[in-house]
Amino acid sequence: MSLADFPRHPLTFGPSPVHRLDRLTAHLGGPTIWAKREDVNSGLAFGGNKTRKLEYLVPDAIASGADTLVSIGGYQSNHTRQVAAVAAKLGMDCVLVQEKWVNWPDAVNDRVGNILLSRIMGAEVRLDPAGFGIGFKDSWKQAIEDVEARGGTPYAIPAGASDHRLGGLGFAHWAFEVEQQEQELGVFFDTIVVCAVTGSTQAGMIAGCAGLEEAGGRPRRVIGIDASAKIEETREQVARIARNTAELIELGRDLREDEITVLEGWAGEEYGVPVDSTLEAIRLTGRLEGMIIDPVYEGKSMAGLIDLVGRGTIGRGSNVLYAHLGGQPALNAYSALF
Ligand code: 5PA
Repeated sequence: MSLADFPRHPLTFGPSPVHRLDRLTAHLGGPTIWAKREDVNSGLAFGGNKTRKLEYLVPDAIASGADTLVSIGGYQSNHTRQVAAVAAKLGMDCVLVQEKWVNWPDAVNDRVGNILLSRIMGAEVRLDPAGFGIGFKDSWKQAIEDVEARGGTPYAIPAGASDHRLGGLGFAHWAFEVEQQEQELGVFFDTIVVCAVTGSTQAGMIAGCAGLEEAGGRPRRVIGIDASAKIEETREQVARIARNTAELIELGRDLREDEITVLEGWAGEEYGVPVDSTLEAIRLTGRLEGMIIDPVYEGKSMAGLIDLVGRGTIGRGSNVLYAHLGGQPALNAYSALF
């Protein structure tokens, strides 16, 4: 099957906008920086990267006869907020396990931002004290069993929609969308910079870009910036999902090691806790471009981009595409920093 053969349930407005960041480009004094904006990709509760992934999971959920979406994340998970929005849109119920992934003392961390939006959209939100981890949890199994016990039919969506057979397809599709937009804009993005945690965003991009290359396209770099502070796990997860996705879309070859690049250095000590470079990146992007990024994910990937330009790892002649994956609602739980 090629990517086009997989059913996709549209949840986005269409191709997400691509635009130049002129003042950031001038400030950094190197390559031309562009952004592709998943933070404005949908009318469903502010959208984001999960909305794209879910476009490929929803047909499977509907075909399975499910009436309840069940998923998991931290208190300020963007993913669970997007699952809640999609459930509302489809007329399904939604049960969310929200764990204490982040060691962040904000008094309203479990009340504002993403979790507030999920409650507004009618999701059943279950707070759980378990810590950060992207694996399978008892609380999650319990949520699924509870839905079954009350006569519902659950459809289980793992953290970040990543450890799911179809989890990488949304961003494989993204790569093909980029190629279309390149033709319209008359530009080639030789470098893509993307935040990585549960991995299927970058993994999908890698599989999709490999597909473009097989079809005769020029090679490009997809640089992942780890925001989990667990680099080995992130790398392993990105590599595995990229290979699964490549196989699923019948790439016809194995992925090369040099196609899987996840860099560490900007996550700080802990997932969800911003460091100086995160805050500097947030302020710089806001002040120069009016573009808002968050302290958990995009603040860290933007800090990575800034450093890679400074070091010359991304050279002057490059056209860089920064994947803005959303996530701003979590800022409400970090107000003390600003
Ligand atoms: C998230 C993830 P991946 O998990 O696909 O690697 O994407 C990382 C990422 N940017 C990047 C934003 C704004 C994100 O929300 N968020 C998770 C969540 O629960 O919200 C899956 C962790």
